[in-house]
Amino acid sequence: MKLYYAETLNPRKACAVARHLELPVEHVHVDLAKGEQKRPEFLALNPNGKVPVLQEADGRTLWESDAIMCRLSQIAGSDLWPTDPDRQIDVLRWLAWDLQHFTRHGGALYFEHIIKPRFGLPPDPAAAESATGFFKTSAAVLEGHLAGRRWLLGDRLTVADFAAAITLPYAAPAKLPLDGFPAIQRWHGRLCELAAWREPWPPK
Ligand SMILES: N[C@@H](CCC(=O)N[C@@H](CS)C(=O)NCC(=O)O)C(=O)O
Repeated sequence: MKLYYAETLNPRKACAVARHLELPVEHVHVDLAKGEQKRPEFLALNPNGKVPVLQEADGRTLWESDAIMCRLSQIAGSDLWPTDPDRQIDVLRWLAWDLQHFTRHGGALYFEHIIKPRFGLPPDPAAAESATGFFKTSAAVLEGHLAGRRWLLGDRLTVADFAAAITLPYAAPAKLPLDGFPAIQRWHGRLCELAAWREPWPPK
């Protein structure tokens, strides 16, 4: 099974879950700066021209990092993507919320402060200010939920934690406004206890 990745935000989720589950994944690096994701052979795997992409041994391909995390969990027979209906719906709720709110705005700050400078572009102050405000609004929701809980679903780690926390390793350079959100910081501290979270990338 091949996992096409680059060392950026969304592939990080898939790489972290693959490593956490100790799956026998062959990592294929895609050089985004060279535009390899827009080449016909890659577009045949993912017409969006984006990483990550999972290609299974039978040739099936799957794009979208959240779906890939769930598929990897299925393959490993792991409860990271629960099969119990109530818990599975709760994971789906947090994945949807995260895409629309927390990581949407954290991702915008990551883009303004980390990705744009890599290409010699300055951050857009208005976009950064707007994303900062929306990030704080959704962080307050997450903070309230995490108070008294170990993980998003309570006692058990799930793919929802891997998704919703994905901007947090970049908190300082992305200028994420995390002051005043101690439960979020403690939650990320627990994730940082996992080797796969700290170092999700394959060795070079
Ligand atoms: N919703 C997609 C987003 C994937 C995505 O935006 N990937 C970025 C890297 S983090 C990418 O490949 N960018 C290259 C490009 O857009 O040309 C997912 O979660 O997999």
